[in-house]
Amino acid sequence: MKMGFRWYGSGNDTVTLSEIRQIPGVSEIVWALHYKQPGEIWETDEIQKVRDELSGFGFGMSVVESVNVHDDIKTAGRNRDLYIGNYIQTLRNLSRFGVKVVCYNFMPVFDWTRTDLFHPLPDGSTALYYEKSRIKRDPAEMAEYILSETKGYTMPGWEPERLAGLNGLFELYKKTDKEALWANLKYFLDALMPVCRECDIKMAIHPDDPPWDIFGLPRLLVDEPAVGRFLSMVNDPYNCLTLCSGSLGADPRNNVPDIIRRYCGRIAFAHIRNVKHYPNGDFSEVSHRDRDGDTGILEIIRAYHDCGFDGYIRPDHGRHIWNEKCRPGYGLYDRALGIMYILGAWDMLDKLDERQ
Ligand code: CS2
Ligand code: MN
Repeated sequence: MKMGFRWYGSGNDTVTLSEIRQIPGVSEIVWALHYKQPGEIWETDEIQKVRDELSGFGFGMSVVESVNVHDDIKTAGRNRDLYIGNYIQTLRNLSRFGVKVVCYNFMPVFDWTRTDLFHPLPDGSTALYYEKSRIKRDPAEMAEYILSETKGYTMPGWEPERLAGLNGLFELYKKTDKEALWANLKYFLDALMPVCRECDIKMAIHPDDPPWDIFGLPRLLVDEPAVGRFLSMVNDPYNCLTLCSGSLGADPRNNVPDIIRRYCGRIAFAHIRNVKHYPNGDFSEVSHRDRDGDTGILEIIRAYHDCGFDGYIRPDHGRHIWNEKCRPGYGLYDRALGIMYILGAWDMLDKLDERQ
């Protein structure tokens, strides 16, 4: 297992590389060119700049999160082949710098969706929160809320330029039902796989968050059968998963440790996040400690350990603690605590193995 930390880039993140270097066990920065719009090519000189910066701190850059997919690819729009060509060129450029995993998602219109980004928890910290009844309301109202809370930060999947045309986006997805979306995903991956093999880059899809349809938009990667369908639809070792425990775990019916044991060989990247469910369907993100939530964090870590997981892993969203001012879900402190919890459990499992 190789531990990573998601970082949004100089001038675009409240956390610095020198701070990240002081968290024990982190060898990789999970990065992206956050100023790029979906569909644009990532040029080699731009990637090189990041490489120089990261290598100055001894960090690897093996995992990109995300290279976002243009809506024309998701909806089989007029320019989909052009944007697939651009995506392929980006993969080729990334491979020159040793990138091994590209995380992406295939969610229509919105990336992860929450109704409250700073929901107070009983201990005085705040965290991302999903209130089911508020989702039935106007999507524009929600987009406006998220953009206002994240002002000054770019949020992948929440590009203000894209969301400015929200009605147009909803219009675009009207003709794309769930089956059409599956077909468009297959078309995209079929085109990419030969290049992935050549470049030795795994495409690792991030599950839909939350894992159910919202605002009438279809969502694909929502449960175990969907994950199975996805992997057999394009049955290629380069067609992989970003297994996000918090995204799938938002649905209490999903048994995340079981999903990991079943598909471990196809998991290229692991996100560890804990959520707590409420009986009315609301959920809250919580600390990484197992007993603070319902996701089964220790069983998840044990599943990866038992499978001999040697891919990349990172803590996912953290709470906002100790008055930290940061991008929602992506502060330094709680994610660093998460890393220590994951590594503590992992190291103990190693020790127990030594005894046998
Ligand atoms: C999120 C997403 O769960 C997560 O990790 O913060 O924004 C995620 O990065 C994207 O869905 C991946 O494309
Ligand atoms: Mn995630």
